[in-house]
Amino acid sequence: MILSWLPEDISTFGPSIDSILRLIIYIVGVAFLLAEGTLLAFVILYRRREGRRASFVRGDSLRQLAWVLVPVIIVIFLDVAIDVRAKPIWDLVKEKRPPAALTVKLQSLQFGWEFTYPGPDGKFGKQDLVQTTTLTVPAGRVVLLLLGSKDVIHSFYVPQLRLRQDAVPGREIPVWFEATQPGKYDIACSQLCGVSHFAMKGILRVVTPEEFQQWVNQHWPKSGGEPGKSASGTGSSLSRTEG
Ligand SMILES: [Cu+2]
Repeated sequence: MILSWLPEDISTFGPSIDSILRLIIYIVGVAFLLAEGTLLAFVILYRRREGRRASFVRGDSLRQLAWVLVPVIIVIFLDVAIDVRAKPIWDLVKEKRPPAALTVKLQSLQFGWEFTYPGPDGKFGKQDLVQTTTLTVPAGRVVLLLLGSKDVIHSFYVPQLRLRQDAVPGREIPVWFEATQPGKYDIACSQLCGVSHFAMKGILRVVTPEEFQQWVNQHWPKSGGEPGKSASGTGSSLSRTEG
């Protein structure tokens, strides 16, 4: 129901993220109905009536304290349950990164995005290609972003990828994703970062591996190499699509 309001999911780990969202929405949904239902019932049952006096409840008997302690214990139990359920998903998204087919450095700045692709040798520094606003990646390939910031804290957010990560000045934070569907998706900054924060828009352009190779050939016409391909030959799966 509520989850059908979410934007479409184009990430390989999206269903896992959505399952946690679903669990949290069910838990807080039931808690909301119970709490508001009790509040409403008490408002009606104990409304002001002629001849009835209000009582002053200090909460110093165990029976009265239980009204606080029991909900606290339930909330802590549910909190731990969510953590246990989310741990393998956290590991998948944040800890165990699969080998990347493409690595792109991403700098965020007031107010925009700058994407640096390594040269045909797969190394940053010499023949890098710098693109602003649009990040072009192949579908069905693991993309690693090395996320940094040139000024203040920003946050890389693509709802369709179920991916959000803060960019912190002075740090390079790796994030990975594998997009499943070609298309154009908005990149938003989800940390209030200044007066033009609202205009800090980028575009994630997901293309087929064949189209990506064409794009690479257009931008590196002499070498025809693959940006992001690891120098050791490991980690690149882009070339596999050619065979
Ligand atoms: Cu920003």
